[in-house]
Amino acid sequence: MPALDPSDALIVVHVQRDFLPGGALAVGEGDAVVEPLNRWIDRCRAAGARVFATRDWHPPDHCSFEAQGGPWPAHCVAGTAGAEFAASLRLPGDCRVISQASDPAREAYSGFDGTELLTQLQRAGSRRLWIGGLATDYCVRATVLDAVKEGFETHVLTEAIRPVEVHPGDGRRALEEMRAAGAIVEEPAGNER
Ligand code: VGL
Ligand code: ZN
Repeated sequence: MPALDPSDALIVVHVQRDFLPGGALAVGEGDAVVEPLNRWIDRCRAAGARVFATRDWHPPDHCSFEAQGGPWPAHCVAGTAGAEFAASLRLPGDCRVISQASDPAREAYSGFDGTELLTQLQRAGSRRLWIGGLATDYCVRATVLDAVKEGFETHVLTEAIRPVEVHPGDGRRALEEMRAAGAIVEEPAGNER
């Protein structure tokens, strides 16, 4: 594990209550990402590296919701308790929050899609990205693939991600796709995920 410096950035993807156990769109073991992400947040603060947190920030009538014919139950409606970050997640005071998928008519799984994320990373001089959060097979996947496309050295924190797995194996396939695209998949010893 290389030492971090101010040109590193951590991107915490959608660690929001609706994606945690008991939430409207709960990801299995979703809460397991919090502890490793807290350790990464501490490392970033010590190194002067930036921390970004993306959040799903849907209008109540978002097209991805079942009531509108979409695939998902209503979740992460802007301003509701379900859209709040996990209480146990220790985001730093200077964390940059990126809200996404706020247009009722458009889905946006990537944190780069329709947001200021790229501009803010460029302004911060970020070169190397460390990405974890929820969910492996949707918003982590899309954010990682866009980060690679934008030319960042992109690391996926496998211990800090969990999949929705609408179809069994989706999480593993998403990881393979990210790796094939050029992302560096950090594999802690003994972790098959
Ligand atoms: C997500 C499904 C719907 C995600 C967001 O954050 O991966 N998945 N909205
Ligand atoms: Zn969503």
